Order: sequence, then C-alpha cells, then structure tokens
Amino acid sequence: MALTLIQKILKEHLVAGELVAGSEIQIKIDQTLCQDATGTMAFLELEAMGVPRVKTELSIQYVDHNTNQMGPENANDHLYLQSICAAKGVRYSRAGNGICHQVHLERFGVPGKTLLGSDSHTPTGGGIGMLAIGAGGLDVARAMAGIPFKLTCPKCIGVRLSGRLSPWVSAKDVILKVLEIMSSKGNVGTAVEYFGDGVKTLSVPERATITNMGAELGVTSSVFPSDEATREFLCAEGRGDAWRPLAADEGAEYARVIDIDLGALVPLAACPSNPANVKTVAECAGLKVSQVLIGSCTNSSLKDLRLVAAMLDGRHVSPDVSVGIAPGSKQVLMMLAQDGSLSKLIAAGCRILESACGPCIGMGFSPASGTVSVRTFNRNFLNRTGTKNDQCYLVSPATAAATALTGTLCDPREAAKRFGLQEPLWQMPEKFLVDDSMVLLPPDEGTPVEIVRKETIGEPPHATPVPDTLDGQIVIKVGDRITTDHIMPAGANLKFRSNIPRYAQVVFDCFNQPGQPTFAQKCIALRDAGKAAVILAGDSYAQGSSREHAAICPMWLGVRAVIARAIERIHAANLVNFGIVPLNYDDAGVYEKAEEGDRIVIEGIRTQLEAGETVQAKVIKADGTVHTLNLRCPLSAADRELVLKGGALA
Ligand code: MIC
Ligand code: SF4
Repeated sequence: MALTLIQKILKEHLVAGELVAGSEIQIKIDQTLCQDATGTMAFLELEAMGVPRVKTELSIQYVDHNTNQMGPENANDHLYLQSICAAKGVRYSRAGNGICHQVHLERFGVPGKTLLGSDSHTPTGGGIGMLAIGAGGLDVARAMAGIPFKLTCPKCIGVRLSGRLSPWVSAKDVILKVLEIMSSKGNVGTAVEYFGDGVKTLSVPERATITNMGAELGVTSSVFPSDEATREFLCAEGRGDAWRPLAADEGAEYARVIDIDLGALVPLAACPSNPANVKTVAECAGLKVSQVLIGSCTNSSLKDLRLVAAMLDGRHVSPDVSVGIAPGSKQVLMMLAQDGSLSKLIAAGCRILESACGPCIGMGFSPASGTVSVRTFNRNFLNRTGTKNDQCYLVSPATAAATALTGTLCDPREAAKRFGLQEPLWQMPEKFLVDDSMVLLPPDEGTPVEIVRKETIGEPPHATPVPDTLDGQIVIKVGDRITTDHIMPAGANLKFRSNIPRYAQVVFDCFNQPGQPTFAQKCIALRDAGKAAVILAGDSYAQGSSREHAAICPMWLGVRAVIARAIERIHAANLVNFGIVPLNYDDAGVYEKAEEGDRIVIEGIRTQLEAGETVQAKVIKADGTVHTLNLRCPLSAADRELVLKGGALA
C-alpha cells in the first residue's frame, strides 16, 4: 500500500498497535527536547521515576523561556537543570544559545527520526522531515526513560503546494492561509503533510515557519519531505551526513487534500485574538501601531532577519513605534553581526533582545494599554502579551518591517513602492557559522555529579486515586477556545514553574474578579471540605501550549474532572497523566444545563469508567432541581485505568 511520509516514519518507529487512523499506537522516540519552563518538572518527574540515565539517541535541555526575571528563581532553575542533565546523560543548551526549536533545527534535527518535545512548537522539526511532536513534560520524561510514546494514529491531511511565492509574500503567509482554511479547532487526531511542486521552491527556514505554526492548527504534527533543499541546509550546518531523502509514496492517499497556489497568496495577518482569525494585510492597512516585535521560534531565522535588516537599511523606524528584535539563536545573531545586518538594525532604531523567547511568552515588552502590537510570533491569545485586553496581530517579517517603517500596519508591497525597496534574494549560506560551545555535553556515565536543588525547586505532586463517587462543584464555566494561557498564565508568573503550590494560586487568574474569591481559593475551600472541583468548558478546551502545569496546578487544587465539548490532544494527555478525568459531551444541552456553583455528582465513576466510555453525571441546582448529563470519557481502556489510579506518576 502506498504510504504518506508520516505513515512511513510512524511505521519505522511502530512499537505497538496498527497504523489505522484513530487507533491507539505506540512509537519509539529517537530524540527528546525540553525547554526550561517545562523542563524542571520533566526532570523532577524523571527523578521520581528512578531513571538513572536517559535511553534515547539524543536528549537535550534548552534554556530559552525563563531567562531574565527578577528574583533567584530563573537562575535556580538553570543550576538544577545543568546539574541534572549532567547526571542523566542529557545535553544542556545554556541561556543565550537560542530558542529550542531554532537551535534544534540547526544543530540536531535528523530527517526521518522521531522527536518528542515538552513544547507545543516541537513540530518545527518537520521542516527537515522529522516527525516531531509536542507533549507534556511527563510524557517526555517517559520517552527519555525509553518508554514508547502513546498517541492516536493521526489521519493525514495533505497540503499540495504549487507555484512560487510572489515578491514580499512569505512562508508566514502560507501557514496563515492554512490556518484560515483549517481553523484552529476541530483538528485533534490529524497531522499535516506538505507535498507538490511548490515544496522545492521553499527553503528549510521557510518550511520550519510553516511546520512551527502547525501547532496553532491543533494537529499532532506537520511534515515536509526531505529533499535537495534539506540536504543543502544540513550541509551548510556541517551535518550533511544526517541527510536522507524522504517523501510520500507515489499514490499515497490523504484524508483530505488542500490545494494552495503559492503564487496566488498575498500578505496576511492573524487579527486579535486567535491565530486563525486571518485577514489580508491590505484589509487592515492603516491601523496605527505602537510596537513591532520580530523573533520567536516562528520567524527568527537568518533569512528572516536579513530580510528585515535589508528593508531597514539606511532608514529609521517610525518615531511612534518601538521595535524589538530577538534573533532565534546564537548562530543567527553571530551571522547578523558578521555580515553587518546587526548594525543596520541598530542604526535603524531597533532594540536588540537576547536570543530567547522573550516577549513571545510575556517576558517584557508588554504593549501600552489600548495600543496595537504587531508581531512575527505564532500566538496572539488575549492578554498573552502581558497587557490586559491587548490587540496583537501576527504577521510575516516583511510585513513587520514595513509596519516598523510606516507606523501603521502596512503591506510590504506598498512599503516597497513607497521606499523603492527590492526584495533581497535569499541565498543559503555555503556554511553557517557553527559554534556549539554553549551546548554542554554530559560527562561519562558513572561520573559523580552533585544535583543543585535550591529552595525554589519543589517536588512534583501526584494525585490520589479517583474516588468511587465524585461529589463536588462546578467551580468555573468557560466558553469555547479556552487556551492554556487562560488556564495557567505565563509572563511574570512563569518563574513559579518549579513551585506548584505557588503557581497554582494563579490558575484561571484572568477570570478572577477583584474582591471575589479566586478560582484557587474556591477550589481549596472545596478540597478542605473533602469535595471535588470540576471545570466546565465549551469547544476546543486548552488550545496552545504543552504546559502540563495546566493539569498539575488544577490537580493540586483538587480538580478531579474537566467536562468540555472537546479537549485538545496534549492537554487531554496531561490530564490523564495527573489523574484528572477528561469528559466530553456531544449534546450542547449539557453546557446549557450546568452553571458555575452547581453541585455535581458522578455516582460510581470508577465502575462506570471500568465498564466503558459512557459516564452519567447529575447536576443539582440550589433549588434542588436535578439534571442528568450524558458524558463520554474519550480514552482507551488502559488510559481510563491510568486516570483512575491518579495518573502516570501516581
Ligand atoms: C508557549 O509558546 O506557549 C510555550 C511557553 O512555549 C509553551 C510551553 C510552556 O508553557 O512552557 C508551549 O508552546 O508549549
Ligand atoms: Fe518560545 Fe514563543 Fe516559541 Fe513558545 S512560541 S517556544 S514562547 S518562542
């Protein structure tokens, strides 16, 4: 049978199950990556599992998220991570070396290999033909321990690219188009594969922008074939021996094919506050902008930043706009410095940030109240910038540079006319500047290593078994497309990632009202009374990040079930890992019948889940009225057993 590229890689790594879309399979993981904001918990979990040394071909820990906050927490995390990596046989990429996905693509990714990362944008690796998947920290810890990764065999969607991008239109516009077509919800259980004549016109950095933002579709992964362009990129990185050609079989069948003529695309923007809320830049043109930020794992490659430098060369950014640039890696920053692009950017008035996630995760650069921020990033979820009711637009580097020059959201083709710009030709460097001195190799096995555990490094908590009857309260009722940024805010709170009791205080903070008990306080009151807390949500619950804290912290507060129309893949797995029962409903009446504050009772929840997927719950109103809710636990028998035990760590 003719296989898609994703099916081929899955087949090579299959450990259990059958390659039938929708069924549960287990695959061998070749490489893992962690970043610091999820990594401390992943390594604490690995320690709790009693694993002496990792069993993968390559495991690496990056420090790119929590790099520069006030207080000792970030630096304490770094010390713990550096020492635990040395002890467990893991490479350690120091702060300043760059954003995990950019560095991994440059230095470690290998076509045809599997990569599991504790970050939702891990699929960036699909740009060189890897099957790269984002997961919660505990799943990555299990993979480091050599345990196969469990997933639903995805249904493959093919995106057939034809033609060639027109001047000033870029890879970001391609993925924004795909987001417009596929939207950011309803794609759980699918994966995207790019094919067609247009593929060869895209370089690896462009492909990586596209696979990176596949995370916003909510798909399991996105993959490009590995071809001449891939070989050229790997050779320029001095890693030509990692290359092998890979493509789908002739005649491979996709569940759906989306056709995109690259030549017909125009500059696009994702408008507030969802990456799939796409309009043409021309439609938004003229909007006054106060801030332009260029960087993030989506658009911080040498290609992207050289283009920006060329557009700003000899010009100055608008006096009304503050422009920040965060190069994706030390390699990118050094090459920009070497070829003079960096001084062009500085001369134009750009503020140069370190090679890290920075403002993408709310680390500074929050825009002024009520003003528009234009970013080359991948997420514009409400308040993610750190400013309440922010208005954040996601665009390509070319659109961002045009906006920086004019002070209004601007189509780069218009800016080109106005400033007499020519789109610079991108030529893959023959050799990238390779310097891996910021990646520390672990010492040989058996070398004694002292683990540095300062007072801000806590213990990973685990849940108790699910009780026979769940008796509790619906503590919060939220709508559709709740993101993990709503559940577990990052930014200023990100430094509490290694301290669960502290971080748990801000669960659902954006819904807390002044003078009213917070979500955390309500849950703790219930927990103290021996009652369970339950979350009720609409469609596509927990979009976005892989952060398992969105499960661990609610678990610590006593949340025992999440009832939602649908739950995103990574979060559903995180809930199971931490003993929270994920429950779905098909009938919209369920959402209507239950309100915040209602009592909820699931009698015999254990017996119900042991028997199958169907779960019946009762909602009891203050006046005594009772409604029955027909729910579904969308898990395999093994996962139902796991969640009943209190999750994987328990
Ligand atoms: C994000 O972009 O939201 C993050 C921060 O990289 C997260 C990981 C985290 O919350 O630590 C992600 O995308 O998984
Ligand atoms: Fe970092 Fe932003 Fe990428 Fe997340 S999306 S890994 S915060 S750059």
